[in-house]
Amino acid sequence: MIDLYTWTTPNGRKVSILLEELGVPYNVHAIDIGKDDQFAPDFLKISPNNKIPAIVDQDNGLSLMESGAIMLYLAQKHGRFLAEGDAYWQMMEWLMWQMGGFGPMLGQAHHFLKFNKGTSDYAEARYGKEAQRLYSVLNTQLNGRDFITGDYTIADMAIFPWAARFEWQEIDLNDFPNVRDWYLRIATRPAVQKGYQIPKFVTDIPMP
Ligand SMILES: N[C@@H](CCC(=O)N[C@@H](CS)C(=O)NCC(=O)O)C(=O)O
Repeated sequence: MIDLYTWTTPNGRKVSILLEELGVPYNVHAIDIGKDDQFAPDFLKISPNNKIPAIVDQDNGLSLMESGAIMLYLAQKHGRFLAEGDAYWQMMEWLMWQMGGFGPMLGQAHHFLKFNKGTSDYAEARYGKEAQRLYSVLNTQLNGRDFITGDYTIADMAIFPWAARFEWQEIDLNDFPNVRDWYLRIATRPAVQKGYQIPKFVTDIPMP
């Protein structure tokens, strides 16, 4: 049994979407980062960087932070949603792209374009432009492919919840038709719709 510590954010949703896709039982612990739950001493024992998501696997006592590591662990434990052969490394490449670029840069776009609009023209231009560039890169990768590496893997599940905040990033998905079609393919999956609402309902998945 997995204990999942999470909140209603893209990084948290990556893991709840994967757990729903795997169809394995898990306990949800809501860590309200708006109320500083992430700094509670008990939570810091399993997530010393004071961020969600984190898991504890009750089967072996392992605790993990960092969504990319958690996704790899769960996918390997259950032998699902991992690309095979050469595509395995392509999947890793795009998982790392999400962890090192798509997530952090779009997080900055949310900060300046959505929550602190008008405080810095420079930052708005910088992260707005970077968001456009990242979507363009993703659009190229998805040309001729249903999913990032062909089959549906954890790379898709890691990227999707960040793309689901396209409105905050001032992105029109219709400008990136391969991304839009990929997005709709994922957004309509029942497991994704369920995982998106963990730990609680905030909004339906936005549609382009
Ligand atoms: N690289 C980390 C990033 C996790 C992260 O940034 N989590 C945010 C929510 S999406 C958080 O917990 N923020 C609380 C804080 O910074 O105090 C991962 O992918 O797990």
